[in-house]
Amino acid sequence: RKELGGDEFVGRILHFDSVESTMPIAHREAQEGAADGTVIIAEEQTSGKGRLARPWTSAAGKGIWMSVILTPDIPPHKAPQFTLIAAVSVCRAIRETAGVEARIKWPNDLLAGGRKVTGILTELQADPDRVKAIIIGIGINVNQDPGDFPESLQPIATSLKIQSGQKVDRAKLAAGVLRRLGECSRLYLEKGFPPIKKMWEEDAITIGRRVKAVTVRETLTGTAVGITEEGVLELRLDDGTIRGIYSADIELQD
Ligand code: BT5
Repeated sequence: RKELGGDEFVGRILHFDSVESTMPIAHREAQEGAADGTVIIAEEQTSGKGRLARPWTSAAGKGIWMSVILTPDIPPHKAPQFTLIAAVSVCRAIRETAGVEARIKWPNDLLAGGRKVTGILTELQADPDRVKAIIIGIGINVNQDPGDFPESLQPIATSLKIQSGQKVDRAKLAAGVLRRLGECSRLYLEKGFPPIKKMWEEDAITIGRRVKAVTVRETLTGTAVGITEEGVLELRLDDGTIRGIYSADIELQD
């Protein structure tokens, strides 16, 4: 483990060669009082994770696999907004650094060329009324070639190199993501959710589309009409009723 220097947002960067997952390390650091903006980043994850204990493939030296610890003074129900803040930040950094047009698929995927290029996993340490730490896990496929993905992922995953046709500087991209994340968190804390919502809507592909939302309880089909202040997806069902979706996997239907 090496400690690299940082600027005003990035308090400390802990850089590892190989870890099971950056998430438990970030949780431990947060419990021990890590400063806002502390980053855990690894060259390789041997057991990277997605939502609902799904695996996240994290090949050595090919991507950005990191967890960022944030300690905003907000109530726990607002924490999902940080998934959207992270999505906007990564989306814009990817455009600026790699020149790739990524789009956000609610809540936590970035797609490029219709395939998944980034996944975001937001976890919380909180009291009933106050967030102690938000851990934002960000996995970006950067320099994989098609054959670097396991066969099962080949039809659904892509990398920035595949999309842009050239190798992307991972250090530069990671710095861009962290700079954007610092800017967007500050904007959110100063001005609230509206400016983030606007940026998110500019970058999202979900809104206006027919989608199938698979939640842990049910599967709903309808048109995604927008997101609320809390980052909840609003779905207009075929009978015209509007349903708020808090957490789901979304399949775009057209
Ligand atoms: C996610 O989950 O998309 C969240 C991924 C978060 C990864 C970061 S890396 C740093 C930090 N440390 C961790 O251990 N995790 C975080 P979900 O929406 O559940 O998507 C998971 C699904 O994406 C899997 O079931 C696969 O189908 C697919 N998948 C796995 N690895 C992938 C990859 N490298 N690229 C594209 N798709 C992938």
